[in-house]
Parts: sequence; structure tokens; C-alpha cells
Amino acid sequence: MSIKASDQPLVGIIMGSSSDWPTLKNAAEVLQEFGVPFEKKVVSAHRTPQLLYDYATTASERGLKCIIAGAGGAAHLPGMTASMTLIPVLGVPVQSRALSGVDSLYSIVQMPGGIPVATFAIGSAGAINAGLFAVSMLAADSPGLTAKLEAFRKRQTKKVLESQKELEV
Ligand code: RP5
Repeated sequence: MSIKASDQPLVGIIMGSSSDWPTLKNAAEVLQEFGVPFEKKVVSAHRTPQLLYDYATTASERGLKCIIAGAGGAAHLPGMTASMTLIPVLGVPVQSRALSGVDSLYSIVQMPGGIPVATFAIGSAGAINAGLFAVSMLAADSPGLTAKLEAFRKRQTKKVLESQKELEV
């Protein structure tokens, strides 16, 4: 499935490298499923620091309501982004080759008091939940999104209950 970003995004998805996209695309798919407009961009804390500065410092005025930031290894992208904007930053630790994402997780979760980053699980589960968390935040001002979340939860519960039948054949 090709994932297209919208003209007027409410959520920014940024990642340290295009190699992070297979993980972050899980967040994009959630936003697309809920009809939430988003943008996606490679922004590296270390390799494109000026781009990171420009992105983070203009995020709010450009209308973004939150940023999902994913990175692996020395994953400073979510924390540095959070340090330069007041909008919520949701950090997704990407599973790294050398240390399986534990390095990414620790880099993202161990923020100093005063600059929060909401940190999710390593890998695709974290990206899915970051997408759902963004939808939940936006749902606070959107009865339509709340209804979609309720329907999503019901479908999910039904699917799990039905999976029991597979054990019984
Ligand atoms: C991080 O380094 C990126 O977020 C990525 O997870 C990791 C490896 O990047 P590449 O070498 O694949 O570009 O900055």
C-alpha cells in the first residue's frame, strides 16, 4: 500500500534515516486508517541538525498537534525535537542491528526531568501505539475520531474473541 501524506498535516512523522521507515510506516498506516492528515520526513539529529532545528521550531506554527519521532541507536531525535517545541513528542525506538533497539529505547526514554518524551515499545508495536496515541490525543477535540476509536477497539476485541474458534477446529 502506498502511504500518502496530506497537504494540511496534524501529525508529523520524522525519522533519523530512511532505513527507519519500515518501522515508522506502521504509525503512518494507523493515521491513514483513522483519516488523520500527517506528513513524513527524514530528519536526523546528527546528520541534519539544522533541518531538525528548523522542523522543530516551526512545527507548532505549521499546525502540527504532535510529532511521532523514531530513531535507532544513539536515538537523540525525539529528545532534541522535544527540547525545541511545546507540542507533544512521541518517541519510537527503532530496533537497531547492534543492540536490538535497547540502545534506542534507553536513548529515548531516559530524558532529564523538564523535557518529556512519551516513549513507546521498540519496533512496530511502538509505532502502531504511537499512531493510536496520536489519534487519542486528537480525539479529545473530535467526536468523529472518538467514534472511530471505539469502533476500532470493538473490532479488535471481536477479532481476538473469534481467534479462540481457530483453536477449537
Ligand atoms: C539512526 O541511525 C537512524 O535513526 C537509524 O535507525 C540508524 C541507522 O541509520 P542508517 O545508517 O541506516 O542510515 O540515526
